[in-house]
Amino acid sequence: MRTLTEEQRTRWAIDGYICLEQALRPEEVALFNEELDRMRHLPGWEPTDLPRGHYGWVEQCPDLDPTAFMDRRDLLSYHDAFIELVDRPEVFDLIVDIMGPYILFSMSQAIVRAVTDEFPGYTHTDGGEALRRIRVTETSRPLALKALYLLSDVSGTDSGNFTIFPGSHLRPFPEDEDRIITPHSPGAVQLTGKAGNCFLFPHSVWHGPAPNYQGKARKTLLYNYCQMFVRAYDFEVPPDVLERCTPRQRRLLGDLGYAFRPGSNFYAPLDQVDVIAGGAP
Ligand SMILES: O=C(O)CCC(=O)C(=O)O
Repeated sequence: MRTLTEEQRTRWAIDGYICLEQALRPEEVALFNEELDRMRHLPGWEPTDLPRGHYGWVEQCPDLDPTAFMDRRDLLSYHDAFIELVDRPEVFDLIVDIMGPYILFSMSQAIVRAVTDEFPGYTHTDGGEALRRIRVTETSRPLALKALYLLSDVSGTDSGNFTIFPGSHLRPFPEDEDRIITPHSPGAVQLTGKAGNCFLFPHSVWHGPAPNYQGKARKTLLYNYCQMFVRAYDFEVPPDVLERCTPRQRRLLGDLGYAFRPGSNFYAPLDQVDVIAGGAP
């Protein structure tokens, strides 16, 4: 399997993210863009008025304009390309190098950041309230990680940029009611890049979208991975999706090869390392 270069390893340790340029080919970017436009018209999980960041089931996206805001979860059933992306080697090998083999696929999400002057951006850590107070060291594997795929070119600032606070996974970060962290706070880096690029970052780094004032919606895919004991937090995988998966994809989706019982996900199945390396049938 591929491994990080020394430069990527250093950037990961110090900055808390790396950029993989052109991880998706142009025809894949086009396919995923079409799929995002298509799924607006289909039922799925979207933000509703439920509290605590929970998603509700909707019959279609409230706004069918392909450039309007959308935040759809649980993508794998919409197209086999979403399943294939779970362990695409060019990216997945590096995720295994960073996280080790005892991992699960924990969430999938498609976001469209519309042009609007009503959204000021949003800065946070992932994993809810917990992970912003758990800071692993430079040499530790992360508890959870996200792969963010740009499906639109992003240039300039305040273009809905994915924004990151490099190094914030390693230090206490000021947060109190008088000091809300925004995409314009000191230390924020609003990332730019081409459609097809992929950013890898741990859930514990402070990040989020910048406002988008610049005339073009930003489309994105987010694929999350976690250590096995952390558990997936997005979905139960429908049987028809599992049937379309390879053994490695099934394992990543929580199929341990036997029915769940107490103790599952604590110690991994004996063939875990082989399955994740792609070698087990
Ligand atoms: O890319 C985005 O718009 C949101 C990314 C983000 O904040 C997240 O994945 O938690």
